[in-house]
Amino acid sequence: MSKSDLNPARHQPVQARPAVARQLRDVSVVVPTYHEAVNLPHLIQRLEALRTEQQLDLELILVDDDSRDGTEELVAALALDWVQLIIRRRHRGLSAAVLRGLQRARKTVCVVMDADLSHPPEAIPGMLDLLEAGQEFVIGSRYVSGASTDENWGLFRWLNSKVATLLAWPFTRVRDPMAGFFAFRRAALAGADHLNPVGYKIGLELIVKCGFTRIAELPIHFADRQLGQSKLSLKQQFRYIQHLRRLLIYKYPQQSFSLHFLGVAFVGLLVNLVALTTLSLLSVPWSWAVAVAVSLALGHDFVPHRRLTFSHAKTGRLSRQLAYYIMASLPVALLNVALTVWLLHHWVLGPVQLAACAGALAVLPLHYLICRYVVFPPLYLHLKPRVRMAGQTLEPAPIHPHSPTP
Ligand SMILES: Nc1nc2c(ncn2[C@@H]2O[C@H](COP(=O)(O)OP(=O)(O)O)[C@@H](O)[C@H]2O)c(=O)[nH]1
Ligand SMILES: [Mg+2]
Repeated sequence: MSKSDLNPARHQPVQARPAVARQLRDVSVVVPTYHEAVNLPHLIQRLEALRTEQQLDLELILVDDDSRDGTEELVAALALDWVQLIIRRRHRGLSAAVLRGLQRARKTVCVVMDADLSHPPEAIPGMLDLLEAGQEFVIGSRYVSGASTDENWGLFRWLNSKVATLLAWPFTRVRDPMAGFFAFRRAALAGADHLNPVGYKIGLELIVKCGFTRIAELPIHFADRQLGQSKLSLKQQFRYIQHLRRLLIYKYPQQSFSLHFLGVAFVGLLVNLVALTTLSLLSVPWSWAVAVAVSLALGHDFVPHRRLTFSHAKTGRLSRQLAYYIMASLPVALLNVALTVWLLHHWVLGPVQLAACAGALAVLPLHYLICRYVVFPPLYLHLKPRVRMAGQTLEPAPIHPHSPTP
């Protein structure tokens, strides 16, 4: 790749601005890095140009997860007083790295961006202008009018980005909530509620947990990375689902109980139907078949309810919860079996599976109430702080790149 490819002029979706009389001039740019030594000289060069041309008091905080690719030596050799490098040797992961950088930031505005030059540093003055005009959070966006992405985005990556954006819809209506390029006032972090760094989408986490409502999207040209490799893996995509689940619980705690409960109950019903069908094929008497199928379904539901639906209770005593679950589920099971068998005898036309569905549906509200208030009561409900930006440095739980979050 030639040096001209890295020239700011080639990445000009955003007009180069004159150094206007802007109040907001001091900026901490936080850049997480993992094997990006090859990109850093270009990034630093473009940020340096911005500092001079726009008269910005800009500090760069690189947070590297022990890449050992020459990043440390490069920063030491440059010896620039506005560039600092944090090397994290024990705790890894992109979001955790960004939070570590934000904890170190000292300027009024924080900007987060990738090291790979996908995000044009030249957009930063425009972001500052929008913050100054009263916006709380500014996204360097790929999907608003005037924005563009490099042509060679494969269908998979495009689709992936669109689906991920759609899934964030319950939390924010911005066009590019997945963006890794954004700016906000550092003071907003003081009100951030238990930031929990899971996966790649720290911007979305900040929007939800800081409760940003005035969000602007500045169109950028999102350039494809020219040097080095993307670290976005399939595992990260799964982690995104996990992240969304946590945000759902955070933002809609009541509804999320019901949604999770319904999801688990649906899988339980499938267990019920498979067992019932198999047993009836084996000519087991109906009442026995129904009793066994219902017991299997309710038995199946315990673990996912404990781990997912009522995950606040998963630190509670397992033996106690299981004993309560068995005792409390007994009347539910009896009611379900009685109803299903009654339907089978009086509802001559319907297949056995239909009766089983009706029986399961009828006892669902009772089972929900019992699980929620008897087996996994709100008494367990406590939110464990992961990273509190308002407080002093608290290390987040260890996260390793591309490995499941603990
Ligand atoms: N510190 C740190 N940075 C990471 C990690 N994974 C990715 N990054 C950085 O996060 C930014 C975004 O990652 P990238 O691979 O470009 O993802 P993509 O833009 O979605 O393809 C880049 O600057 C990476 O170097 C990680 O585990 N730790
Ligand atoms: Mg990137």
